[in-house]
Amino acid sequence: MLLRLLLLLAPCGAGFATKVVSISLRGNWKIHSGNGSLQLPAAVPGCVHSALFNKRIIKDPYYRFNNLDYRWIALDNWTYIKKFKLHSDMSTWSKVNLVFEGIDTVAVVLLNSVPIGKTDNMFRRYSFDITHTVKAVNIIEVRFQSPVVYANQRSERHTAYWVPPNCPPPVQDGECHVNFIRKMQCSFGWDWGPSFPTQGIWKDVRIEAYNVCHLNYFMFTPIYDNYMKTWNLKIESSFDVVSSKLVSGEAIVAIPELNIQQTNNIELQHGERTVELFVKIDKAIIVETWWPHGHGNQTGYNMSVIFELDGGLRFEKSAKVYFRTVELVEEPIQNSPGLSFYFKINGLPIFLKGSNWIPADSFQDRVTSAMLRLLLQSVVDANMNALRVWGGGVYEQDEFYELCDELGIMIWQDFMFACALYPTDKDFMDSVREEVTHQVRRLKSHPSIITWSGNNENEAALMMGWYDTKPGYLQTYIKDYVTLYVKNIRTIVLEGDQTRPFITSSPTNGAKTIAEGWLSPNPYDLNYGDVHFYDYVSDCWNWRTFPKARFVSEYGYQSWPSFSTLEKVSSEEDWSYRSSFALHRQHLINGNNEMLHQIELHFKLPNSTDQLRRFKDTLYLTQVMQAQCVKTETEFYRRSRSEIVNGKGHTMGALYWQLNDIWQAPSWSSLEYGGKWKMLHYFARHFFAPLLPVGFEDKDMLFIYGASDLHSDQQMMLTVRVHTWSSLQLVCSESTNPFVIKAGESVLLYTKPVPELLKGCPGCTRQSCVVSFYLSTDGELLSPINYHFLSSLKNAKGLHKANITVSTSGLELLGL
Ligand code: BMA
Repeated sequence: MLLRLLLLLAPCGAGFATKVVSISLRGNWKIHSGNGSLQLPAAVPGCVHSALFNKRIIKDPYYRFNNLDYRWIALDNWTYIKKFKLHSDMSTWSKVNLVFEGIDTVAVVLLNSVPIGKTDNMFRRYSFDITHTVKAVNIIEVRFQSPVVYANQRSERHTAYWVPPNCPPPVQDGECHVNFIRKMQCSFGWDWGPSFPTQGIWKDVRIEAYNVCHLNYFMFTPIYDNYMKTWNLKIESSFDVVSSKLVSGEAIVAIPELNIQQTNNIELQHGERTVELFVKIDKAIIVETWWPHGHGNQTGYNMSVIFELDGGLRFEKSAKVYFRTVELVEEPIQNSPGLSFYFKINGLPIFLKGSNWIPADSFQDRVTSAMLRLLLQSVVDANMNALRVWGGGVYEQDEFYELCDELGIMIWQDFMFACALYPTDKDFMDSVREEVTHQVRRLKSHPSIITWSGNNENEAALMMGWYDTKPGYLQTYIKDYVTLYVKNIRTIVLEGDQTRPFITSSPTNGAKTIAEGWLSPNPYDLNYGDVHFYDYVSDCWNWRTFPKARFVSEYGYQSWPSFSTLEKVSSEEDWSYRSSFALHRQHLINGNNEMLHQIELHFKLPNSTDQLRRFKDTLYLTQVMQAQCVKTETEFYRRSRSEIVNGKGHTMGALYWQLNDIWQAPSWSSLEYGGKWKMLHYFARHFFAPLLPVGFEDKDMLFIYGASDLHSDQQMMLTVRVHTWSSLQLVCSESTNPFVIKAGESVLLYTKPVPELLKGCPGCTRQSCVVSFYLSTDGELLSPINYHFLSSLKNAKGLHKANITVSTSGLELLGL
């Protein structure tokens, strides 16, 4: 195959030689298994599983029990090979690099049979110097080692002390020692996902050749000068300079809409050099800030930066620049011990409403732009403004963050460490340092990212004794923890980016955790930082179940996906709640029973004699239960925004677990694999509405709160109505006098003993009637119509069997 050189940067003056070329090596490669028995073409970017699937050597990996049958793929050592010709004389270049944006994961890379480098971290960019190895005709080989075998070997070699956990619980059908490999942690199995430890070249790969210098990273961060009340922009460009002579020239920054046209003289010395440019934006020019969804526009400004260097070398970069500030506020609260924990964007306190993001597929090459758009559009369509990119997945692709910038989705970005202790051997740490440096450089220009966070639940795992480690080793583990997340990750992050906060873990006690030496005895302290909360046993209709915390970054309940989604990966014999398939897809021990338990508290369990009907009804009820549970819990957090009760409250964030699914199985998600909305997602659109009335009972007293995320005070009235279940006819109704809910506040609007309310509604009992309520002004609805059940629905009287037929068209195009 003859590859044409892609002329990236043409010389600007006649007579100059080309100074930089980029040659793509994407596309068709060949792969073979360890002993050569399987040889097939493979696409790059991609992975072995996808190649085998495309060649029909394996069936859909998600079908039925295939994850068990296809374990062998990850246990084998695969090799990727590409032969290619270059039609220019490569020896004329001062430097030629082979650049991998991502290799998954452990491999030796050979060019023309010469080993040129090793890889062990799927989150790094690797650049190998091939100046003296590259020829006119080339062969690249990437020899992978099984990630499962590698992780086991690394763990065995770590003899000084145990670094737990060993293996996921058997119910997850996973692989062991994932904490010893820098790879998507959930790819060895999770409580909502299968184990598919992939191998492959999962991102772009190319050859870069240059003579003078090369631009490796282009980064920019807006900085607000509080004293001068002006915006500045810091632009950093990281070059690899190969010329031994000083390279000089000009950098021209243009942001036409902000009247910026600035020329700086620059000089580059040999080596890795970062050019820093500061752009001061004139006070007289109005800069529109970037706002989270629901709080304003996501205004961005087109910027171009041109470097014109000696010898006619020219680099041009263009990007969209957004201006916003972010601050994590931890300060004393009146009548409450501890500290607040909330984010201010552009100086305004914002309640974070949203969910947790997990990888959209086990096979990252299947995550298309269309899929990202569908999922992220669903986020804003459900009135969310934030997502947490959870630490057991991947640092998402550029497009994910670009979409979040565009849509106004704030990102809490974890580093990819989850639910484990980690080793701190030198080579592990070296690799992590490269990973963090790269990811911060790659991602920091995105306004959507509002905080970095070191890991998922690892402080809790260590301090709450999840792994039964010997007490004598606690200090060793603490030392490792501080080495990894504080001395290394935090230090690197703060060196590279001071424009957003860094939190060591989720959950943590924030400032208190720091004061206690980076680990608190109880990271779930309700008076500090964020908490995760799960309880599948207590009644989820009872708000007393939930913690009145400062910020709840995980909480949730499981449900099953809809039948139409499951049908695609199952066969008839699987279609019952007790089938081995239903058990196989459930990766939470006792998860299926816990769902039934929670359903039974308030609903009648399906009892149709038709097995398929009963299965479908059960799937449906798991979704109803989940939606109602997460609604009750989220509403509790939203109404706790402005109050302190018994020292607790000021809740400023509710991110439920989890937004999306990695495959078709029961999980905590509100979006099914493929993007279909579960009932919870429709509910989320209501319970995350900017203005929401929240109803609940305390000892027979009905309370209704109003929660506002608006920027201004709003006049309105509350209407409370009571309907019969039998006809849904209005039996009685009352409206309050007009009142004002202040911007960003949650206040009590209404109280009435339920018996008194029902007394005014002839014929109504707790069982035969239901309450609804809404906020309005001048007859215009300002909130969703919310409701409050006066009894369990299994005791409701008068409910008719619903007779609803739905017909859809066009959805097939979206794969729904
Ligand atoms: C938390 C998460 C995930 C997990 C979820 C549900 O621990 O961080 O690890 O999937 O709860 O169990």
